[in-house]
Amino acid sequence: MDTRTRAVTPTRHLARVAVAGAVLALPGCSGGAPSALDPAGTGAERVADLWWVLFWISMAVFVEVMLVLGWALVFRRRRDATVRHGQPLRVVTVAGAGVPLVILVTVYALGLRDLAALGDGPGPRATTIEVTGHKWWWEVRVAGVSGATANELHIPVGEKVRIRLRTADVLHSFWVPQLMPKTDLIAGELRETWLHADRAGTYRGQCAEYCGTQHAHMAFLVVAEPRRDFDAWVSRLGAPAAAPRTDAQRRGQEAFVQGTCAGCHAIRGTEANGQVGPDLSDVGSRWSIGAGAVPNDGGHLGGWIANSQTVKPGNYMPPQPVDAQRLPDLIAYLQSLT
Ligand code: HEC
Ligand SMILES: [Cu+2]
Repeated sequence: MDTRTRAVTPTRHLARVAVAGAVLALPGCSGGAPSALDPAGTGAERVADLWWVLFWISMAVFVEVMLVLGWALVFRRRRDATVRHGQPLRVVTVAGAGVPLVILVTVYALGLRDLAALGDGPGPRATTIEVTGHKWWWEVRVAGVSGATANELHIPVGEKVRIRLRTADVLHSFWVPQLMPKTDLIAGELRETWLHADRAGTYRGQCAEYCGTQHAHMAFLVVAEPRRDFDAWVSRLGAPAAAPRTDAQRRGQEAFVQGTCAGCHAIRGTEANGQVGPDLSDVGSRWSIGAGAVPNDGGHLGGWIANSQTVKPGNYMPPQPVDAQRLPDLIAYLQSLT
């Protein structure tokens, strides 16, 4: 046997390889999908640990059943007067009732312990981020700060951050597999969860409750970064958007503010103050357009503005009457908003 594999506890390694193999075998699921079995924060670590406990218990039960089956097959011919009467009854009581009872009670106790830990939110002075689910994008605000952004939220690494969840329409569910299990967003209710990351990085989140045609394109990113960078992000949220620097950008801003766009979108520091769609004050730096629908580059941005229905069919931005000559200006302006 390879000594390197032995160094990382061979059984766990073997199980990981088996699980990874099974996951890779599912078409379309390979390529760095966020996994709850690759936790990066205390919430998800709880869930992953419990998952492994359940995995090993089911492996043990499987092996036990196979052994008993083998035993029965091998010894069935000898079942006669030599087997004493009380023996099968004892096997049935121990294997069929005693062992399951111990397993169920243990798992129940572990589950209660983890539920209590997950319910133990941050203290009253913790940073609070307010997230509102919309069909099909996420509105993100920081409590006490005026501005908003979409489909991306930042947290300071190593700190528990309170997340307040609301929905503007139907049921959604806030899920960051590597950081925390799901929390449902329920109409008319204020829900709460928290996020904690113990290493810096970018973690993908996803709506986890079917909410209509574009449910799959309702993704977001959680960026865990040092406190200093987080504070800078918060102050950018409270500040006006970047002013246009070139003529094309100036024409783009004018087209945006005077056109239909301003009815639905806000850009801080301009007259555009619509509240129907995402705040676009930092749209140039977003990781995607349409909450994971397409990458954020000039081509896709132009396609989105010309007719977002071809990019994300059914979304709530109707085709816009944009003058073809103004399109490059609009793209230049929106890309400058970082
Ligand atoms: C009737 C309201 C409405 C109007 C008018 C409107 N939009 Fe939108 N827009 C939306 C909605 C809703 C979304 C979110 C769609 C989604 O992701 O599901 C959106 C998304 C966007 C996005 C992607 C933002 C992101 O972070 O994913 C851009 C860029 C955008 N709109 C630009 C424009 C421009 C430019 C105009 C004017 C030509 C405009 N919009 C007019 C409602 C509108
Ligand atoms: Cu959804």
